[in-house]
Amino acid sequence: IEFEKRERTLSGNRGSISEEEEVFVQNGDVSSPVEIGPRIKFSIMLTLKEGIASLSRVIRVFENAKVTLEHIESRRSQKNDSQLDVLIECTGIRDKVTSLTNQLRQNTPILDLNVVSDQFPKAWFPRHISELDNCTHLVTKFEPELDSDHPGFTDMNYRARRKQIADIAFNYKQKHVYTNLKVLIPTHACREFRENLEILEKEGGYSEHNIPQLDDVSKFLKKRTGFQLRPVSGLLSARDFLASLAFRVFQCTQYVRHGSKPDHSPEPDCVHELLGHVPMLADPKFAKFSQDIGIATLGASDEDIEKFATLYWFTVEFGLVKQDGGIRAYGAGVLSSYGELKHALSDAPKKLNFNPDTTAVQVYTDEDLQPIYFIVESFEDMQQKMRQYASKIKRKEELRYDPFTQTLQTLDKV
Ligand code: HBI
Ligand code: NLE
Ligand code: FE
Repeated sequence: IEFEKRERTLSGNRGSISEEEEVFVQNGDVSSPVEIGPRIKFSIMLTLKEGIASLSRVIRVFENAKVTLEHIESRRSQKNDSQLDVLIECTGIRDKVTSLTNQLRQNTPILDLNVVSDQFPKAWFPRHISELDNCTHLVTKFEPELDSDHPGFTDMNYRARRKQIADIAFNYKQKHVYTNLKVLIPTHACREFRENLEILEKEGGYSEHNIPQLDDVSKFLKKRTGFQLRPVSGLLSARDFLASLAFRVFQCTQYVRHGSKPDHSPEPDCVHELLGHVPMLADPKFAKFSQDIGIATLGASDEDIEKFATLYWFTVEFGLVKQDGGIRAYGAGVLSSYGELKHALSDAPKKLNFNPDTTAVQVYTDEDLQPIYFIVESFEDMQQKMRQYASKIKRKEELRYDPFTQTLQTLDKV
């Protein structure tokens, strides 16, 4: 091991260490490893509790684990003058990394061990409300410009209109859907929906003659539950869509469904957002439920995201609830489609009791009327079951939303 002093700046994900530092460089390989498996480059940052002499014990652990040291440097600890921060760059078999770090923790006098490697990517997720600007990955499915199965694909007028978001077209379609839905709401919609729709008609500019502006509805919601609406041009990835909910932001499409099929649309449109989601998001308990799902998805694995998206689908989108001795709809996808609303409460589809473990893996269709719905006992029961489910998902960090700064804060696990 050669020992030299040099000026060096480390940047990027290792943080910056600039200043004059002591640098050790190892030349040649000590013991050529004969292990099989992919070798990866990684760095370990640790703090030595005792003096530099204890570094030799650390290095021995690397040698025993057949991990090759590429570069070592140290500096006085930022936190405690009597300790040393050490950065070790090395290469080794990927599967050995965990046992290496366990041994370091157990057998050497160190604190604060962190492994940095491109091979162990941490899922990025937004941590401030402004970072939702990065959550804009559109799913091309259902885009009338790109999906040849879209009912409006060959309809150039429709496509142009959809681009311009023509108010006149909006009003016409809205009226038809609005009047058809209004007939069913008293007998088919849950209490929270009915009460909030009434308030929206009094104070929120809702009527069969008027489609309120997104911004006005957003201000209305913000006063009631802190939820705000954000325009989005189409279907987002489930991960990005659900992440917004963590910040009480609801991504709203702007265009309206094709006029040839007003009773049901497979994709979200402004009718669905305004008449399906907004009245439920105006309910404080439901708003909290929606945000909780959002927070639970942050940084989750792809498999867990899929499960949460399915749970979201069978609750927020297509949920039914026991109320007043009958079954009522609270899911936005049911409430915004007079075709689906009649179908959901008829005897045609299968109805199962909501249970997060089984509901999360239920296959569903996003193309047509649902063949299966899940019924919750009550909103309290649904919320409690979801909380229990989310708490079983392993997470690296606990998160808490601070509404004052609109930031997600990490609660350290001790
Ligand atoms: N994107 N804009 C938008 N609106 C949705 O309702 C929506 C989405 N992306 C994904 C999605 N819904 C579903 O996967 C939910 O189950 C999460
Ligand atoms: N089926 C709903 C409607 O027609 O309004 C839209 C569902 C969006 C997921
Ligand atoms: Fe929706």
